[in-house]
Amino acid sequence: MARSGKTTVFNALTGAHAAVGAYGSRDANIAVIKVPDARIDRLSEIHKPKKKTYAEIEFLDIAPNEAADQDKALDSAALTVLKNADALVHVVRAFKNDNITHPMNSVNAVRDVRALEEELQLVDLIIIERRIERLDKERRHDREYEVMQRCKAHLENSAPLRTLELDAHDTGLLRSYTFLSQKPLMVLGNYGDEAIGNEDPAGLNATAEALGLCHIDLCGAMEMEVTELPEEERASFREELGLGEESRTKFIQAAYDMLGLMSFLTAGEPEVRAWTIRKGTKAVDAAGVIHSDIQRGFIRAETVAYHDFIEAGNMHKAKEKGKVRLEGKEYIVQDGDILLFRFNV
Ligand SMILES: Nc1nc2c(ncn2[C@@H]2O[C@H](COP(=O)(O)OP(=O)(O)OP(=O)(O)O)[C@@H](O)[C@H]2O)c(=O)[nH]1
Ligand SMILES: [Mg+2]
Repeated sequence: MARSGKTTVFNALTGAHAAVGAYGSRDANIAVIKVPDARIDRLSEIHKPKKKTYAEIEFLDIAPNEAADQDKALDSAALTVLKNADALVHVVRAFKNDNITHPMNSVNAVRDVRALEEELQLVDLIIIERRIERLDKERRHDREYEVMQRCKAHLENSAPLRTLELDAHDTGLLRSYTFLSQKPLMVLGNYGDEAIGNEDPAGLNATAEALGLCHIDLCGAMEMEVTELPEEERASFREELGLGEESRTKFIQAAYDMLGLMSFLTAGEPEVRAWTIRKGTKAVDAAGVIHSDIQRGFIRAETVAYHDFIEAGNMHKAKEKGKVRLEGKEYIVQDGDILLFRFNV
């Protein structure tokens, strides 16, 4: 939604310095952050690698909506950006400020959450109706047609596609459409400083829960100010203002939970690195995240849990203690596994 503080929150989470407000940039913004990981730091102390690589998250902040009809949050440029995203974050205005007009002329966070959900569903429904029309014309009443009809009925029931149960085959049939209401959606309540210390002042908790959405709150404007301070002053400033846990940490945690993500690690003299995968990923697919050759030629994965490795002190001792396992293709990788892939191409 226009002027909800998207760019402010983008700056707060990424440390970027994009211009905000009425004279702000008219362009979309992009920034990449490293996911802090103490395990990477500790492993680097041990291996002293040439390179240390954290997992990364890319943030895209959509450009201001130039359309006259701004109660539609998404113009066509925004739709293009969202189509390519793995997950969506809805920055919902919950701060009060009479100088900043709301596109619907009043601040009502719960209404806005519902409005965006409806808008995403409508965008999908239009695409689906067109597709059904086309399939009708071609008399192609096949599996795709059937799935499209199910999606249509679901959307007409005011439910997002992310809550429609689909098997792997049907999910595959829909993939190329990149439906927006199918993407994981996080509600991010953007509060003013007057809200600090209050319990759920805008009622977003209950709404997010009712809609089955992941939800966090922060004070965008103040958080942005904090990122502009020198590093050593930030903690005491946060404490003074009662800002609580670092917003970036809070956000990353929520995003990983929402997407069901975790990290496995690789560690050696050339590089210590964290790799992001979905929970439940098999060893052979984890290998593919590193390189398709390693996946194709997979033999086995030498596996040690991070804590076992640290407790043992080094690989040699970990092996002596029997903590290093040889796992096959089907092994389900665990968060913090240190993996060394044996492969043959
Ligand atoms: N009081 C207060 N003001 C805020 C907060 N977040 C943003 N603002 C102000 O709201 C105005 C709009 O903020 P932006 O971050 O540019 O909002 P946006 O959603 O990116 O706006 P568009 O890109 O134009 O849609 C700016 O003047 C900000 O200073 C907040 O948490 N509290
Ligand atoms: Mg903006």
